[in-house]
Amino acid sequence: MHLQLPGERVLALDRPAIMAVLNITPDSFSDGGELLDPDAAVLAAQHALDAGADILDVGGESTRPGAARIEPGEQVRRVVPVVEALAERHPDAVISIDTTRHAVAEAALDAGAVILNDVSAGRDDDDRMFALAAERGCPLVLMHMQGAPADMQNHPTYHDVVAEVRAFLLERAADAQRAGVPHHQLILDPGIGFGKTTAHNLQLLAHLDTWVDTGHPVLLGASRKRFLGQVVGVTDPAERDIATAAVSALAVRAGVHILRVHNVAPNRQAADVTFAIMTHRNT
Ligand code: HH2
Repeated sequence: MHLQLPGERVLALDRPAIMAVLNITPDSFSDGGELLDPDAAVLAAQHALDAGADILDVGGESTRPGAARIEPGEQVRRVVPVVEALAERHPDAVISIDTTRHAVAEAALDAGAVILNDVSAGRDDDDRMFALAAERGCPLVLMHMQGAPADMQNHPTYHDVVAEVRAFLLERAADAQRAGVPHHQLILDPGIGFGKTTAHNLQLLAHLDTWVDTGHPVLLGASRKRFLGQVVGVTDPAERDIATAAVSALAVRAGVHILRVHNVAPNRQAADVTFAIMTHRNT
């Protein structure tokens, strides 16, 4: 499996890919305020690439529970200088833009991004993200979220979280396909922590094959999230990298293609060792 990127580039997905988080925000839950300056972001990207990252995910709006919305103009001011600097300094790097707003996505693509990561699965901007992905020939991440960041953790409710998240993502993928985005360019993500209790997150992680079985590329973003802190009793998000690596190993075992993480090195190791073991199953 592979992703077709603009400019005849290709990202192979036949071994697990690591997407490194670069939050250009003052308030992200685990690393807010660290990378507002493009030079700091370029340095962080260098560390991530050295540690084995395949994708750099740049975002200018925190989606942590309770976060306020950031207008597209401010998101553009935050992310475009960083995407430009990354594209210049790391021309081979695969850059994705984490936004739900079409204007931000478009500006980031013009600055050198090649993948769209939309945590609203196209809903925030009336499906215009679908048209943009189709027009520019870029892969699009469709993530599930119940509610919106401002209120999503108030009362997450499902009858069957796995079935409901699956149905939602397949419906959005079908809509995106009707808008012209090919099946293999639509990356599905169950949206760990987005309108879900700890039990919901654990159920989703216990059934990762559900998304892999759709035949779409699958992305998982569990890195440092609150439910991990609840399971292992660790309050500081930056101290949750071991718990995150455990999820990465499980995800690779289940066939997940892309792991979105804050700290690349432990997850690269967890992914590579799990993948190496899996390649020896039939020998
Ligand atoms: N999680 C976050 C942000 N973007 N994108 C995808 N596709 N999947 C995720 O699970 C996901 C995401 C939240 O993490 P982070 O970016 O570190 O925090 P914040 O939203 O506070 O910036």
